[in-house]
Amino acid sequence: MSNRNVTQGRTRMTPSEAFVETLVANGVTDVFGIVGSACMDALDLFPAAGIRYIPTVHEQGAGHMADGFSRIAGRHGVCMAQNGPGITNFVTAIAAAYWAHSPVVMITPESGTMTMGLGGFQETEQLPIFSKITKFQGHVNNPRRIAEITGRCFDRAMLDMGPTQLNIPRDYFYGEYEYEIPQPIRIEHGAGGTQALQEAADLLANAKFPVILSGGGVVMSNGVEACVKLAELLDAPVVSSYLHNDSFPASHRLWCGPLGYQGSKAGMELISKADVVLALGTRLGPFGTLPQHGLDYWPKNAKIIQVDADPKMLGLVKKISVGLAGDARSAALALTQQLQGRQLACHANREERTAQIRQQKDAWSKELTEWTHEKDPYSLDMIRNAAEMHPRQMLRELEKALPKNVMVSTDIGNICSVSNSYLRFEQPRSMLAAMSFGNCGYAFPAVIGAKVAAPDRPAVAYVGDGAWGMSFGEILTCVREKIPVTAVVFHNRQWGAEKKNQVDFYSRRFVGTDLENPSFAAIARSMGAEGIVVDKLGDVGSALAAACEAQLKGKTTVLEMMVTRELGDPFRRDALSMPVRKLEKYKDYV
Ligand SMILES: Cc1ncc(C[n+]2csc(CCOP(=O)(O)OP(=O)(O)O)c2C)c(N)n1
Ligand SMILES: [Mg+2]
Repeated sequence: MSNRNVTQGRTRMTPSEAFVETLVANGVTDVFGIVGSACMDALDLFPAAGIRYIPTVHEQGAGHMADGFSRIAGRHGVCMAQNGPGITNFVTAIAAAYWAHSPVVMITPESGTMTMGLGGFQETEQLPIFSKITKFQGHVNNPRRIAEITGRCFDRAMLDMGPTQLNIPRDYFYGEYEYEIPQPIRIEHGAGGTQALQEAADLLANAKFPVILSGGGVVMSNGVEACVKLAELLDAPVVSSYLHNDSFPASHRLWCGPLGYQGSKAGMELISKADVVLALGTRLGPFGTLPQHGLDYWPKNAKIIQVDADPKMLGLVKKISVGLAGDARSAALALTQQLQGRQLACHANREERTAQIRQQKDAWSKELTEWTHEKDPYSLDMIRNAAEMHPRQMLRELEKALPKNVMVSTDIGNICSVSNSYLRFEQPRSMLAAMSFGNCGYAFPAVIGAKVAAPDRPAVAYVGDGAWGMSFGEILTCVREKIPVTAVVFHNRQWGAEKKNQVDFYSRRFVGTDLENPSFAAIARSMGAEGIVVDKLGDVGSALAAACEAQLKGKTTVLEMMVTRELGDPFRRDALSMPVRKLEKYKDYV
C-alpha cells in the first residue's frame, strides 16, 4: 500500500526520505531510468510513496520517455540513473528536451564527497556536461538541503519550461536531519506588458490580413481554446509552427496547417499575404520558417507581434513590432477582450479572406492527394519496377486510419519529415517530435513515455529504419513493463534523409547510407511484441487499426512498412554547398 500524504511540518527523517517526500509533494508518479547503487536507498522507498519506477533498456530511452511523459501530461517527467555512465547516457535526451521546452527533472546522483576528485569508480563532473542544456542545475551541497534543492529543481522546470538537473553526491542520501518538505511554487505567467498589449491590439484592429501562427506555447499553456476564440473574432487563418500540428484543431475552418519543412503549402501561401502576424507562443526558431516547396513565405514587410513566455526569445530570430513576455493563453484571452466590440479593419474583407482560405486549403489537399510519389530523377530511378509502397501513399493511408484521440511521435528522417503534411490533430498534446534538436532515435521512447502519461490514448511512433536500429531495444521496456504502443517502421533500406544530400550534392556517391536490414517484424516477435510486415497499400489502414486495438489488450506491435527508396525534399538544402576539390587525386569527386 502506498501513501501519498506528504509529511507536514519540521520532522526528523533521512535525506532519502526527505528527497522522496519532495517528489511526492510535486506530484511525481512515474520515474524512468536504470537502477544503480548510488540512489538505491531512495529507490527502495518508491513503492511505499506511490511512485512507479520504470526500468528502461538505455538511459537515453529513459530521458526521452520522461520528455514524452511531460509533454502529454503537462507536468514534470522524471528520470534517474547511476552516477557516471548512467548520467552521461542522458545527454542526448536532455538536449532534445531542452529545445522542446519539456519540464524534465533529471536526477543525477554523483560520486561520494569523500572520494570526489580522486578518479574513483564511475566518476565524472556531472554539472558542466549539462550546463548548456538545462534551465537550472541544483547541486545538493549539504544533505540538510536535499528537500529544498529537490523542490527548487521541480519549481524551475515549470517556471522556465525546460529540463533541470538535481545533482546529489551519493553519500548525501544517508544520515538523519530535520526537514520541512517545501510546497511547490507554481508561478502564473501573465499576458504580457499592458502597453504592449495595447499596441498589439491596435495592430490587429487595423490589420487587413491578420494571420495567427500558433506555436508550442499555445499547447503548453492549454491555450488552444483561447487561440480559437481570437482566430474566430478576426476570422484569421491559423498556421501551426513547425512540428506543433496539434496547436490548432485540424477540422476548424480557419486551420491552415503547419509551416516549415514539409509543411502545408496553404499555410505558407496565406501567411505570405499577411500584413500582421500574431506569433503566439513561439520562439520563431530559424529552422521552422525556412523556405519550403520553393516558397520563401515569411512576410518580410508584415508587422510581427510575438508572444513568448521567455522574454529572451522576443525578437531574437525575426524582427518584431511588438513583444509580449507572457503566456500564450493569457495573451490570447487579453487580446480577445481588448478587440471585442472594437471596429476591426479585417471585417471589411472577411468574405474575400474566407474564400482565399478555402481555396488555398482545397488546392493543397488536392495536390497532396495527387502527389502519390516523388518525381525527381533519383526517385524515378528507385521506383522503376519497385514492388514496395510509395511513402506518400502509405502516409496518406496511415493518416486516414489514425484513431481520433491518438498521440503520434515522429522521428528524424526523410519519411518522418514528409509525414508532417499528413498529420492532423483535433486535440492538443497529441504530437511529439524531436523538434529542433533533431536526433534520430527519439520517437519510440518518447511515445512510450506518452503512453505512461495517458494509458487510455492510442500511442503511435513513426520511425525510419535507421533510427529504428538506434531505438528498438526499448521494445523490451514495452513488453516487460506492459506499456503497449505501436511502432510504424519505414523500411527503405537506407539512411534516407542523409542519402538525399548525396543525391543532390555528391552525384549519388553513397557513403554510409545504404542499410541491409533483418526482418524487424521477426525481431519484434522474438522480443515478445507483435511484428507485422505490411507491403500492400490496401493493408496499411487495417494493420494500423488492428495495432491500435491491440494496445487495449496490452500488446505492443511493430508494423514493418516496406517502402521504396524514393526521397522527398531534403532537410538542409540551405546549409550545403556543391563540392569543390583542388587536389588532383580528388578531382572526380564533384
Ligand atoms: C542521433 C543522430 N545521428 C545522426 C543524425 C543524422 N541523420 C539525420 S536524418 C538521418 C537518416 C534517417 O534515416 P532513417 O531513420 O532510416 O529514415 P529515412 O530518412 O530513411 O526515412 C540521419 C542519419 C541525426 N539526426 N541524429
Ligand atoms: Mg530509412
